[in-house]
Amino acid sequence: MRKRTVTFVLAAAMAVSSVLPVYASEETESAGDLSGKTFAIVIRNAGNPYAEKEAEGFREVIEAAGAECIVRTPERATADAQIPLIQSLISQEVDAIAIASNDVNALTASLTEAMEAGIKVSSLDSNVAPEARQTFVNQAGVQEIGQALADAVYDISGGEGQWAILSASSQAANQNSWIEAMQTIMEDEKYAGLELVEIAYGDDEPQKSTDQTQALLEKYPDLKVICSPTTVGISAAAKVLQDNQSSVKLTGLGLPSEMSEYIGDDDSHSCPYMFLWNPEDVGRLSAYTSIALVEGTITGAVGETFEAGDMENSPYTITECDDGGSEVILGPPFRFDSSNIDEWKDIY
Ligand code: RAM
Repeated sequence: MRKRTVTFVLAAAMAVSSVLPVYASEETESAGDLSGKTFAIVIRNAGNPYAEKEAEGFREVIEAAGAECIVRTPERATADAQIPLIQSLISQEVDAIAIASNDVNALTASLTEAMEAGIKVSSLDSNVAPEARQTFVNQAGVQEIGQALADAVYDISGGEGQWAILSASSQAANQNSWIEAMQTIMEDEKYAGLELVEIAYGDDEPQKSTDQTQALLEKYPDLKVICSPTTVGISAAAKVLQDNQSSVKLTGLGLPSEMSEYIGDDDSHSCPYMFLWNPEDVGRLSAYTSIALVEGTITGAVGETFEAGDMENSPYTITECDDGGSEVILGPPFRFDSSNIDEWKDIY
């Protein structure tokens, strides 16, 4: 994990902003021919703090390299809301587009058009089709996330009973791949006592996620566990369960800053533990990937490597993604529980 580096980067950023022309000119010099280049990121949706943190990490790296950063935020977590943003970036002739997609297939035509116009295209967080990108910046291995979540549901339920999933939108590539991995893992005899009763979709909207959680509680009185592999879903569900003093327990993927009051081992807390990674690092790695594509250090082919500043696993290597395209993996998922949540809640 990157707590130390985050602190360092914050300190360095403060130093840069409060000091000196000398520092600034050194920055610009090291940026070399990136001045004049424009790097865009299109995030999932407005009102999604995780997505905002990805954008912050992306912006930090691009601006430190002396280039221009554009952040585009769709109102809703849909492909329809993202397509006009991509079209306007093509008209602006940006050098690179990084996109956290809301639909694995629906952006293919627009992103292909962008690549044909010479724009470097990569996805981050939630993938697009292989032909619509040069590479994908993946927060953690799909299998590893699926295993962590399947084992959490098994452990928290005591190995048997009803459980449900509260996801983002039904078209979200990342949530769908994690859910599919969980379901495949759970075909093993070990998980035979568990019954998945429903996959509900809160569309990464707090109110819809709240309503969906309430509906699950009403429909399934014997429900034991909800697994929400989305930061927006898990924080909405945590509040519903804890406010109602429900005996249903929660796990999934959440931001420590949003989940600290719900994490604990006793009955008064709804979530014993959950997982995530540093969303700012997803954005930072995405920025370094876009820079390497624009500089021509990489094309997105499997086996290529590139430098990512002081990031923990730099240099990164591009590997094969299970959709046949390529990906760069940030690192393993990290577990947050009562023993460490206080350390992390002010960091992201
Ligand atoms: C939500 C978004 C994002 C996802 C995280 C875990 O914020 O859906 O895409 O990666 O959850």
